[in-house]
Amino acid sequence: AEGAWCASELKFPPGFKFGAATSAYQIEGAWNASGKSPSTWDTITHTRPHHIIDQSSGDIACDSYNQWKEDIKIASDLGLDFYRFSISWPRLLPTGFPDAINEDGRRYYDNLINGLLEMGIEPMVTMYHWDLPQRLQNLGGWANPKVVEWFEDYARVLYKLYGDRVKTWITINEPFSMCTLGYAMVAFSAGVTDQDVGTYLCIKNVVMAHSKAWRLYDRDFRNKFGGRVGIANQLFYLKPATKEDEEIASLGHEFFYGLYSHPMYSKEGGWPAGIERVIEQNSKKAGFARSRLPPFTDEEKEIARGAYDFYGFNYYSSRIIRRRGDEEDLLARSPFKNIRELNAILEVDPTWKKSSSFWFYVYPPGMRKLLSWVKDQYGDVEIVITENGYSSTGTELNDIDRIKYYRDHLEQVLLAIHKDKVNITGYTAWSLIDNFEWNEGYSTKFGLYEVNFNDPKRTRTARDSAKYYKNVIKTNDIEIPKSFNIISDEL
Ligand code: GBH
Repeated sequence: AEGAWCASELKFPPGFKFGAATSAYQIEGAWNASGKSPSTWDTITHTRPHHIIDQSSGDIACDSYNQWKEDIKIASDLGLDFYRFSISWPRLLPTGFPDAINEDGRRYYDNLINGLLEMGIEPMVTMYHWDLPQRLQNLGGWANPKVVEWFEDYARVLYKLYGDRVKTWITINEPFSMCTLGYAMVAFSAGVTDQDVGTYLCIKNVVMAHSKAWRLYDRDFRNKFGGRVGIANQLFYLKPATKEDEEIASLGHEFFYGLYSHPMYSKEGGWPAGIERVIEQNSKKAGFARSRLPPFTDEEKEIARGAYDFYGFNYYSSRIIRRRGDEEDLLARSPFKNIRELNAILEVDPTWKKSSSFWFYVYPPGMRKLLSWVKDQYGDVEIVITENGYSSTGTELNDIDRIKYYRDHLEQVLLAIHKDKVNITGYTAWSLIDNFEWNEGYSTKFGLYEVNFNDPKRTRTARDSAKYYKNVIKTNDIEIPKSFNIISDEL
């Protein structure tokens, strides 16, 4: 029985790795230093600051461009096996293309990678975490099929410069946020809103960009370097409101993640059949001459099929999904509130605790359900949890809620490994340090380490959650040590 399982007795298997993550725009600052060109996030924060809750930007952020040694030091204090960070495309290639490599950018990432390796920490590198060179956005960005080549050329530069030392590559972070959320809203797609058509162009181009970058590694670099390449998907578990909502929940999962995973990870490749049919029918009904979801050619389908070494898995929150009632309006544009394509409403259970981010309610079992979903859909693929973490207002170093979030989610990971036999090989905390939280600015904090944004040095200070995580890594025990002074039935 469920109750017989005591997670405190479960351990992470030998070889399991722990890390923490950040991304370039969220931490580096130095937005216009030494040859870097503007990214879409420089543009949106500078020209349309009202899209950011506190009108802030990543101009300085955590100043990691200058304080990177501090980041390595705290990663080492935590005892991390790996540190996941991203490379800023416009910092390395200011023109967007490989015709000019920015020497200062190249050196910055070189130093960071070497510094980590010296401390025995593996670099896990995200190629793209949403900061597209503005020039490429002006040419259509992720809606232009040419982005597939642009990305492939950028990936080649990265493999050549850093592939001898970087063994784990994540091509693209959370395409759901770029395409599904992005084109429905404003900030995440550089100001372009086009939910009906833009979203699907973006999805197809992301799938092909990732797949070509994987093929390139497989063909030209794998023998020499022996590394691996994956993509990181963000998953919300969609819990059916009633038995009748199970079908719509399953379509919801296809819409949210299947579109980004099925072409690479399924045996047959291509779009997931259920959602492909729905989009085609909706398109026809609305008078489009063809489906708004662009089809794959046979050749494209084969390029994408099998283009992975592992599945990157980001989890934060869940929703309840149900069919829209006849009288109800689909007022909200946000894909966190409804899925228009499916005529579905998304809600939260009133018992789920709210974090300090408006979209984020806590439901630990959703994580285990989704880990099983990946296994059910795609077989025994290796899963690396590439992000999981909790947001608070960040005023306290004694961050009990964040510790509980980590404990409860690590428990779900252990249950997935031991009970559901899901092949999970690593876990990444988001985030190593407080940073610029996109459209939420600095109003909400995810750091294991607090960053003092009033201090020019951006001093980093360990929160209690850092001490907790360090203890988990050291002891392979997720229970909260007594010394943390938490009354046990609060857990
Ligand atoms: C991840 O996003 C990101 O990878 C990371 O950069 C981020 O800091 C972290 O998690 C915490 O958010 O205004 O409705 O468009 C998680 C998904 C995507 C949730 C963007 C919030 C904005 C909401 N996030 N989204 S909306």
